[in-house]
Amino acid sequence: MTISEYIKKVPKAELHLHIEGSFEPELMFEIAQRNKVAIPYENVEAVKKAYQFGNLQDFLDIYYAGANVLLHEQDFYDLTMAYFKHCAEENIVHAEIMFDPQTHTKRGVEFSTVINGIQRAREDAEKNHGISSLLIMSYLRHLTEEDAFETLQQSLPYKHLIKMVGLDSSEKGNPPSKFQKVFEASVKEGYIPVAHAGEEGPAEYIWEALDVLKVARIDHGNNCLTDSKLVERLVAEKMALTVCPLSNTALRNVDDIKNHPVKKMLDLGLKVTVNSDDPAYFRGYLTQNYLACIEALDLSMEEVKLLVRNSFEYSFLPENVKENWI
Ligand code: ES4
Ligand code: ZN
Repeated sequence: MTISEYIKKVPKAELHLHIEGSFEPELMFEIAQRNKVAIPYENVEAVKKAYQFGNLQDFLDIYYAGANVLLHEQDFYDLTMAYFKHCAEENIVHAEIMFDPQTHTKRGVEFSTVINGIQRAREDAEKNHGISSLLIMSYLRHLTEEDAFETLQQSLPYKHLIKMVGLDSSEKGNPPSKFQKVFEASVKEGYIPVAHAGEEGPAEYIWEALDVLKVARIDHGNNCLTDSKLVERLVAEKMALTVCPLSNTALRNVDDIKNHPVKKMLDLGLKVTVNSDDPAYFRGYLTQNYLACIEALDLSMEEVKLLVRNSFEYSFLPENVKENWI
């Protein structure tokens, strides 16, 4: 079996996926029409053309605009179910899915509408496709900590459905330390803390995510490579990084996939996983992300097997379930 055939077929886990970032233009148009919400594009082709980004903020502006059409529980169900259908096609058997409640509650959509739609899709995916999933409630870091506290409060009736809290959106100028108190409060409620750090922001933000937010996993983390002391610590602590290759090139954090650091990160002993981030916007679901790295970086079968193994090992599945996949 070739490495490409192997990665297409093997059971995989995805640990870094924004459900709002899996919103395909076709579904966006369909939901916009049924909800009678105007979108600033003529047709699906025009949306796809708009998906050219100079940086993270360029992308986020379009991502929040797309999410505007999501109003009803069924919309969140359809969005989530569409992602699970991709999982079934690619043999993604476990997904840890981020959702941004504030992207919706800021527009007047109830927290309950968002979570109930997502939850119903999770249950159907488990029942009909055997796909397990966990939810990561992500705070938007361009908003205030007080705002995040409000979201934490709204989540409490649904605590049993949410496993982790995360931190996403505009990284530069919004360091992890801005959210120290709300992360402490979230951990007290039983949530496991993770955070985006070192995607566009400096290595210093990764230190903060570790020391101040006490995260159990780093989302992205690429910029650790500028700080050898930090790399040493991440390796020593077996701290997983959820790396997103096609996201990095789409947002110009890496100029060319041939220069993507994922192989170097493996060589350094970092606990790397491969993920898709926002596949509808960055033109590639999980398998595409693996294939792009395999081809551009000439990854060996052993390296690919290690990446797949890491995706289960550094998931938050219970140990006895993980063992079935490793
Ligand atoms: C995101 Cl790529 C990325 N970075 C930070 N926040 C995000 N939210 C959705 N995608
Ligand atoms: Zn992300």
